[in-house]
Amino acid sequence: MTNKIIASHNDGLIKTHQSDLDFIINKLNQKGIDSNQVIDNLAKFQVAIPSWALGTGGTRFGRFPGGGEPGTLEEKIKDVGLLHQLNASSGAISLHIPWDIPENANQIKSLAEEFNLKFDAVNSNTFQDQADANQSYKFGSLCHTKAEVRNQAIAHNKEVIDYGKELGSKALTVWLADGSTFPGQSNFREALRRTYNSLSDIYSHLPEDWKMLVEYKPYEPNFYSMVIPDWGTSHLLASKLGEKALTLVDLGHHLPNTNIEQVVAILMMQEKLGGFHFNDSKYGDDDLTVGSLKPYQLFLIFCELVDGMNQTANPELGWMIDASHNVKDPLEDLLQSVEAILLAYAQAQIVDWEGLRQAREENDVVSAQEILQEAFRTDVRALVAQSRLQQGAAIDPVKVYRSAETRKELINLRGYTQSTGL
Ligand code: PSV
Ligand code: MN
Repeated sequence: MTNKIIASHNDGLIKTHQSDLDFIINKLNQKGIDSNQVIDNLAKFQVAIPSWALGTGGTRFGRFPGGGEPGTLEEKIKDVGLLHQLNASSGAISLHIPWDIPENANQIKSLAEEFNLKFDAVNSNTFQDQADANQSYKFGSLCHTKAEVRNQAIAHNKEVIDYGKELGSKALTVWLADGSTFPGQSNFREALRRTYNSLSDIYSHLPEDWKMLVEYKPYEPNFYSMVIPDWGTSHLLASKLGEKALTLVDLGHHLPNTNIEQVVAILMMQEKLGGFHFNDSKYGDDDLTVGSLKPYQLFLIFCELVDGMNQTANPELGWMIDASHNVKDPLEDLLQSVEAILLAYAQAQIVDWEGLRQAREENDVVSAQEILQEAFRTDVRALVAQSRLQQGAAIDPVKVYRSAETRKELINLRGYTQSTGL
């Protein structure tokens, strides 16, 4: 995609955009809110793209690739580079090992630099067996009863850290599909103890300025128990492991109706929230487009994040999308997800925080609700578009992507490929 294409697209939309922007700036001005501050914060907000979201997946019953999917790490970087060029908010890629092992780290690093991309957290994978593996994860990895299997999984995680170090990553994300399928199969206490010991071995390999992000998830299809089923267990492990270990919240990793915003608030109060995997879901870990089903919940989560970032000493957070695409063009979907995240972030920033504090103090429930809904019902799309425009990106990224026939171009270039990564 050339910058010229983006610029001429912007020219076509600038008039409507400007009048939308004037309207919202005026509205916020009347409330004493500085729109420029919101726009600046939006510009700084970068959401990492996981390498596995660039291709189709996400179904237990087969994949339906639409073509032009990236087949190599270089192509994955190029795809994220394209997203970043369009929205100026996807400035990092998160790699999944063993699929994204850099053969020449320096070359990969300079390619990423060309696209202005950083390397976000590296992700290990011990939830499936690789062809050349000596030990099997059929009965778990870091929790396994046999030391040989645990050691293989520990060594893999250490190797992932080493790859990440070469590229400039600063975090390891650990997600475990360890658990049991039937009652009686596993000793809950021992499985957790072994997992802690394995994690602590991996932790000892972390460089000084790295973090270990521990994900949790309540179930997998066919599971009776997970070793790290919830945020409490993740928090317990992270607390015991040390300062560099933190809990990672993946929006899809909760039972339906869990109050995720409250989880966020408590973890931040404890200074133990490490990062976020954004997606949306109806029933389980659906990995759907962020904000496509529950935008109000996303907004409430962002309210806690914004408030927590202002009011607690929680360490800086890592932001990432964790999605899977089956019926959409993955790149279009990622553009939609980033947009939804930025909208929720913008809305959370325009909440009347002082008014809310007072309403809470007075137990004025109606006012508290009004204040939150006032922000949620404000159309902040022009602020998000303006932050893109100011950085030379597109007013409407999906529109440019489509009008430039980007997918067709990728298919011409790569053929009917299917990406790797999960
Ligand atoms: C599986 O649920 C999963 O999507 C986790 O959320 C991890 O973040 C990801 O795979 C990659 O390991
Ligand atoms: Mn995740």
